[in-house]
Amino acid sequence: MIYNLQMECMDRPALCRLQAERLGETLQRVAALPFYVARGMGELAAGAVGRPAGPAGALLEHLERLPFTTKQDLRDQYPFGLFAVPQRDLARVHATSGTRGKPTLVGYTKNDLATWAELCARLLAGAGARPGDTLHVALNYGLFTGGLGIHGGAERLGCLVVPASAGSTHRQLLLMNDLRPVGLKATPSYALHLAEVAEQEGIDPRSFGLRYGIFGAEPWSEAVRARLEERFGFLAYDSYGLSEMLGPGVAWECEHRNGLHLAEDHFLPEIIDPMTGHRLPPGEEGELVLTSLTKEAYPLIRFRTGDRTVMLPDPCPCGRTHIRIDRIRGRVDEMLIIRGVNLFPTEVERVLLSFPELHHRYQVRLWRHGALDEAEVLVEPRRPQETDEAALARRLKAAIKQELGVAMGVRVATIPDGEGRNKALRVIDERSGVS
Ligand code: DLL
Repeated sequence: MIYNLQMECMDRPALCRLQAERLGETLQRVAALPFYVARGMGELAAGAVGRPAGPAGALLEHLERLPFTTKQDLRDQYPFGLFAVPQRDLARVHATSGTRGKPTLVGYTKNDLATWAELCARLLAGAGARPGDTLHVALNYGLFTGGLGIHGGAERLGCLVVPASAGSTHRQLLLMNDLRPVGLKATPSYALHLAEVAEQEGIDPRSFGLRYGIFGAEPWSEAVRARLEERFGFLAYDSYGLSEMLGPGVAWECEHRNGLHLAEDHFLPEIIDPMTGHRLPPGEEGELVLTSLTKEAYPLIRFRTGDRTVMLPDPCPCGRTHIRIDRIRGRVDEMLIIRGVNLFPTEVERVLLSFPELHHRYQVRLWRHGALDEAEVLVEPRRPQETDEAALARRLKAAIKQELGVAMGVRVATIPDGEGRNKALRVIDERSGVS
């Protein structure tokens, strides 16, 4: 089902005109903020860029003249430096956890919340959700954007929402068993945890009768998708978002699951080379950069997401015209270069999960040895008593070497189950002394 046929299937020329108009409005909105004035954006907004018109190429050319905004800028401007409306006009704030000190605070006006609910309704509909469906939301509610964001979208679509949040796994299983939800929204790692606890309690997760599961908030491989589908007996969909751009509801898979449609009437995407900052042509992998087009409280210009992906410009059979991005391959800053081989932790995940005797939980520890990246993977067998740990580690090491072309240490360990966290902690990065 397409939630907003008019916007999601708008023809390209009309979409480009709308984007140009909205970009102009956004630039006017930020032009007076000291952060942007200091970067010369006031002039740009008032000049040609303030009223970009004409073909898409012209719009993108204008955009390329504007400076990037980085996560560091957001932290430096904490709490309200990047807000474009006074505090009394805000309806809500959310925040990211801020593992490196200050959190990032993001804000919403009433209109922003309405936009967000609409985008999350589109996301849910993309995976086949219908008004009247019971949706079990096992994403954390609170400062994290996941729970409340999806909640708003589910209500907008007309679902019965079970705001289960994350944690209290036994109670969640009881609710799923008794309320028979049609859909589950969770992080992939928490959903696997739910399945595991269910199996320990002698419950087959397939017995819940779920039809779809929608996942996101952290990188997950096709191997995890296969495991989830096998455990729950549903179809698993990917959805992408980030607090800086509202939260969930930036891009999502439709029934074809061939990439994620990015809500281009609200966000303008670019892919850049993370080293040079130059824009890359469609089809080349790089860092996703997003400009918000309609946000009132917290507009962002050319925000470097740190997420690596590629744009897929071919039309999708579903009829949506918004461009697709491929599944996020990893974070730019989590890419490893181990003896010349570029690698993301999710690729390691793919190899690990081809071992059925291994748990879905794992951690990749990174550190620097001289100028080189070193990596070790910590894994946990599902049935430790029946496992020859040394033999398992040897086989895994050989498989990683063969499939990924790198030598990585393997250690069998007990890994925390992640309850109480918004996202699984998969990568312990000790390369810059911060993890
Ligand atoms: O994780 C928003 C969200 C909630 C998306 C629920 C989907 C579902 P943040 O906490 O700000 O927001 O984290 C954003 O998470 O920059 C990516 O690195 C990562 N991420 C989000 N979705 C995906 C995904 C929410 N589907 C950061 N695949 C982003 C891979 C993802 N990574």
